[in-house]
Amino acid sequence: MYSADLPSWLGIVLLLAGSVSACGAEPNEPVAEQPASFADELELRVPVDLNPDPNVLEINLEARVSNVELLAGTTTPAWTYDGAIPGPLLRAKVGDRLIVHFKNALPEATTIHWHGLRIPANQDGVPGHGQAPIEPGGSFDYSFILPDAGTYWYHPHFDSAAQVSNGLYGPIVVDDPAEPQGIGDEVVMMLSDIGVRADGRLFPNDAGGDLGTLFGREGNVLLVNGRIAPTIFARAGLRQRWRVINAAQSRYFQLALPGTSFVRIGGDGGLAESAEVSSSPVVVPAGRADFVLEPRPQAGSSGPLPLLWIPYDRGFGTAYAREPETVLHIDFDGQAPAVSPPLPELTRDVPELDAEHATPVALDLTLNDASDGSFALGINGVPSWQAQHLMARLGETQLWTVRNTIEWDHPFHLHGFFFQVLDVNGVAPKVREWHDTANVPVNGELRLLVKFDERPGMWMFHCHILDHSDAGMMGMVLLQ
Ligand SMILES: [Cu+2]
Repeated sequence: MYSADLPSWLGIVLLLAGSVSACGAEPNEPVAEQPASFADELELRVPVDLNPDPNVLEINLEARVSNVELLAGTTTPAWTYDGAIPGPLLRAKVGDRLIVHFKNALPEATTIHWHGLRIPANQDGVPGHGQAPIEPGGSFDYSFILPDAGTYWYHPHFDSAAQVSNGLYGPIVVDDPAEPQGIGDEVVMMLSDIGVRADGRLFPNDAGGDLGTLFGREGNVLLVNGRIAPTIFARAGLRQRWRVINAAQSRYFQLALPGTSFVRIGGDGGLAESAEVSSSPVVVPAGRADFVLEPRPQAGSSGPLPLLWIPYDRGFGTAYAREPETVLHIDFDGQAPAVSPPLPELTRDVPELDAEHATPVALDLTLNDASDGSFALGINGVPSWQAQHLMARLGETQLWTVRNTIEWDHPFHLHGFFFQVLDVNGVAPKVREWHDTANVPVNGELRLLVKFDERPGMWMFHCHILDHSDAGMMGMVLLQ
């Protein structure tokens, strides 16, 4: 059910949903639709399914350097899945099997991590634990069941900051066939940024040296599904559903759409227990958000409506002297605003984990001085390459207190398992939902609850500012 603090319009819509039929249109009135070219500029590639079984998605996927056109008239030698940014949209039903025959045609080793999916450890793409690095010219077959509906993504877990920022990432949507129709006209939106010079060449991955690593590198160009400021062609007032994925190596996407509220219906692990309304939601690196919204032209303006990136202060002057940037445009078809049918009731039971009997685990995110005068990031004062792994028992619930001792926010990610946020700086979230990534603010504290299920193995956790994880802010938990 929805919480009581929704704005009045949504409250009315939801009340109507319970008492009258689903559509407010007169019998002879055509149902309003989005223009035919609705999300064409954001279209994602779909891979060829090699398997006739409707319950199996089986594909070939190749990582390779390919020339793409990001800035008009220039050529960028990007790192790509199947030749373009982002990689193809992998879409299947909950319970389906995904089989990926992966080939590495990059000049460097790589792996694929299936971010957010609760799959076996040997499919998780962590080199040295689940699998060996896939060397140039090598291949690997991934095969696993998709256990949970929601929005996920895939990316390398080898030299991650460089490989992801060079363009290696792709979206995954796992559909729940039982989900009600009519949530909104869907757009899968993979947000990112890339560091590209005016002539199309990429900036070096080590630009800015140690300081660049410490800040976390952000690209100078925003991308939506690999394109710069594309346009959605919309009928005003008609509800859209945006499945947003933040694939940037460091950038937090704080979004705003003038005059429009975002109703957040879910996040990392599918639908939340209830909806939450925000005017400027933040999607942290690697996080996902499922929004519904009903954009309309701004009063007195006939031009397209810009979706804005709003500078977000993730510490140490990261928002200083920065201006909002346009992520995409929404252009309206000029017809009178449509009245959207009521939002269907989206019930999701997210059972509360038992905090009282959970095993406490303390993790401090730290900046460590190395003996040679340089620095390393770490957890509990130790960089990942020197760290002892944590332990967990099958079926155990643990309460992790993740304390940030540094002047930068860190988006904390646990592989392979969903967790619940108990509180951030002592404040409990309004809505219970499943996460695999959550923010630990500057000098703040995140407490999370995780129940380890029956999938033994070595599981990774790390900051998802990929410069930080590569610099040592990473650890492992052995589940047995
Ligand atoms: Cu970090």
